[in-house]
Amino acid sequence: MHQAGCLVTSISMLLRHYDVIKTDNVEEFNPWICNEKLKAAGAFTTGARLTFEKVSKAFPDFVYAGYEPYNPQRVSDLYNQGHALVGFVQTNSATGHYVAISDATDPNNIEIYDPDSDYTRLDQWGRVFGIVIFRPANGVKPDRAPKSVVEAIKATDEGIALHGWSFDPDAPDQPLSITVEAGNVKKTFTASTSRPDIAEKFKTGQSHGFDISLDLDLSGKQHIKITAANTGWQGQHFDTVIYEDDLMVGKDEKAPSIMGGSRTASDFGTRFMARVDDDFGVQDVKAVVWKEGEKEPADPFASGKSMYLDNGVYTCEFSFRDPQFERVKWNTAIYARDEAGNVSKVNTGIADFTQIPQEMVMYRLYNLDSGEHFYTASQDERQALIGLGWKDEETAWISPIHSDTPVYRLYNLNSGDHHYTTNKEERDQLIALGWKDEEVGWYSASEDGVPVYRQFNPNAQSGSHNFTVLAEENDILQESGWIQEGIAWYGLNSSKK
Ligand SMILES: [Ca+2]
Ligand SMILES: [Ca+2]
Repeated sequence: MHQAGCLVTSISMLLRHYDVIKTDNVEEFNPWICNEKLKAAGAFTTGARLTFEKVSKAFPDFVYAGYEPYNPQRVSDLYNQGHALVGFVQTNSATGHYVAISDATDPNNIEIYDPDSDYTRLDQWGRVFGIVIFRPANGVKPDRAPKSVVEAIKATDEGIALHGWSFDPDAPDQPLSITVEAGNVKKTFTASTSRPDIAEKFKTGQSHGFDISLDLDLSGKQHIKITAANTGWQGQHFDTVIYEDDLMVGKDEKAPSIMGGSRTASDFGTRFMARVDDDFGVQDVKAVVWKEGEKEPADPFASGKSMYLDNGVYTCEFSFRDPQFERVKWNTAIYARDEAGNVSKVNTGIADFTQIPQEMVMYRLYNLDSGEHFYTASQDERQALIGLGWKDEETAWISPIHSDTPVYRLYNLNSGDHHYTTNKEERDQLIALGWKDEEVGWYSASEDGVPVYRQFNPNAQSGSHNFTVLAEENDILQESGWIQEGIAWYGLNSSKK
């Protein structure tokens, strides 16, 4: 009998909650024991339905006092008078269900014990039909759990500092005791600073705040548990855990660990990579370079280049094409710093920038789905796109490593389309329209180089521009309805095979 089951469970909870059965131990008095006592008292009909009146035959100190249609204010009034209440609610499957009302001090927030679900408030049930009312003859009003909030908690050099408030609805003028447990350390204090806001909101006394620093004599990651002590006849059984989590406490004296700090030659220069970890949090990670034979920078965090976190790895790149980069050998290192200022360093060897390449291959890739062509000098980017299913169309042209005519790369976040232009005005217009500025993609050769032609497909949603050094491709696309837009930029003469 599902229906009788949740009703008997609700009643057994309330018998304990209202001290009619003087135990808070569910092993000593559980719904099965309650059910046997009700059965022995003849409280069930032949259809196994519970007759409310007969509950007091089994439990004479728990007097049935009627059934009423649901009204939140009435529920709150009955509760505050000391009545024990069972809510009759509708489940999704349209069968009835019973829940024990655990706290109805506030008619707008009626709290429940639900034998079947995780619901904690009566209004979580879509519909409440009515209320079964019992009057505990012992006159014991329910013991309610403390209300308490930790509003802020943080590590200090000695332990932790915390801020919040706490009171017990059963003794609203009395300051409450708060206990903090961390490792083997246990500290108890009274929450008694003035909190007029809490007094105003909950109609309590003034002294319910706490704003305290605790010396825990611990450092590092600790499991912190904070409990507000219950006031009332249920004692510790209703103590309420108001915070429980792992927290870094004490002073951060350990520098970040740099794992796998390394530097590798990249398409455009040299790339730094490192995993960095710190118990209290990483503040910044920098790649630092200084000329071979010269002194290392005094403040590496001011002069270094920021490394950015990407998929768990801090990374950044120094480029051959960076105009201020000189063609020499460079000492390199990675530095990491935490918020307390502890610093770690790994040396990552000599980066050789003397052998600067003069030209680079521009690769073309084709997306069969969107029809977009994509151009890059980066082997990493090329291989990543091939891995994503793009068709490798190999060498598009050869570009100088640097020139006075940059080709700007732009990305449309909506269509996924790229656009490339040497025209600063066109670039700025697209950025104003919401395109992402991906800065310089490559550089154009001078006008005595190989022209790269641009064509426009008026019918395409994405990939509407094509670029090619092949005059034949330029002509074929025009015959297919593409509009010729002339020369976009120039490749080096070595582009001609
Ligand atoms: Ca209490
Ligand atoms: Ca640290």
